[in-house]
Amino acid sequence: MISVRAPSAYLALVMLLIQLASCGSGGGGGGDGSSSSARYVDAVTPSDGSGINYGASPTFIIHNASTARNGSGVYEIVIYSDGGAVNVLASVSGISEDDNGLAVWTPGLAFDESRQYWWKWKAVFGAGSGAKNAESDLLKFFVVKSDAGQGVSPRSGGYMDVNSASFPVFAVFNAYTLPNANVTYDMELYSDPELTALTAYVSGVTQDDSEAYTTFFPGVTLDSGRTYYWLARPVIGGQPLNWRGVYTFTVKNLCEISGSSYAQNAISFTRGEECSLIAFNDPAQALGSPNGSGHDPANYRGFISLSRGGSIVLEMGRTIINRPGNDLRVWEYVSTEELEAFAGQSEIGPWFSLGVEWCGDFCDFDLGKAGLNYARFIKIMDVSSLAGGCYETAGADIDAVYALGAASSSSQCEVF
Ligand SMILES: [Ca+2]
Ligand SMILES: [Ca+2]
Repeated sequence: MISVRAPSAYLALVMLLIQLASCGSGGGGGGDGSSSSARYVDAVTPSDGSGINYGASPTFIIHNASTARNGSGVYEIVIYSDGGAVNVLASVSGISEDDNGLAVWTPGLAFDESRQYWWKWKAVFGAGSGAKNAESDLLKFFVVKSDAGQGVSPRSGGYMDVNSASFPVFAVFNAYTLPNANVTYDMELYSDPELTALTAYVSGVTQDDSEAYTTFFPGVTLDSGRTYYWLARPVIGGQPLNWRGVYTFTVKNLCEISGSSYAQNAISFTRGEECSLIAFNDPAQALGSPNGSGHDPANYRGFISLSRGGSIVLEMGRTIINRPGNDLRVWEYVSTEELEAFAGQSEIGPWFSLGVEWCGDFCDFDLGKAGLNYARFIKIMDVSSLAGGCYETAGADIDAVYALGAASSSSQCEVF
């Protein structure tokens, strides 16, 4: 048996990485050097098509499990920013294997989020009958978004509508949205904070590229009044990233929740048309009572500019109910803009349109127009003409959202 000179914790980590890598698309071989590279190298990390967390400083590992047959390799590793292998981000040469056949390199690079990179290895193996050369194909890896796999709905500390508890829906932010990434998700749901009572487990859910998030349907009925705990993780190219969470929520009659009549939580913000000049990007400015102020971009305060086609999702403090006439007021600042309001019972809808209004100081909407009795979540979308241009306050400028009719009794949150 070969001797071990690496510290055991480090070695255990490396061996774990190797095991993870070898479960996936494996080795580093194929193409030009297909048979020869596969002969020498059994596994690489990151494996071809796998993902890494944004902000991580990845270690590149090459494993030659058959040193006795192959000889020990001396490696060159190159990382590219393009699939044509032209632009070199970093490279190293002269990396020798340790006693376990592992060549290890941590370049200390900061990779951008939500994009892919490429790398390859080349090596000279000191086999008995003279040096042998081998090299890998170009291997790719994905750097996920900073919020990849994080829980969207139910939000942590939030609620699930008791009327949805017989068919609960969960959602996480997508890990990566460009083509060629093989992304799925796993999710676990527990009924205790110690995560011992597993209520549901869903795995292998394919990313939904039509939205910014992917939904899960665990197929269990949840109990009214009970608090649950959930986690999720992205799996990229067959390699799981770490679990995100734990997120906690309570199944509740939404009309029993007390709080402000104004929007209380900013759930998500989706930019529409790209416009780098927009100076008011903070979704929290749409929370609480109206406080927009200022006369020009130098001293404007208290709102978010949605961008043309952009949208924001807000959770009300108290659930809004339908009553005769209008039920919802949107406060808008700067100038009159055209916007569409939607209402729903969760962070991800489904969304019911309350119509389009030209909105000056404020504009009002009626839940009855969508046939809704109540709503806790409001989505506001800018629907102004894309011909309007790009400037500091492009798109509707949302200052506040107010419930004209706020729930006062649990019986008001009935579906029909
Ligand atoms: Ca109404
Ligand atoms: Ca405001």
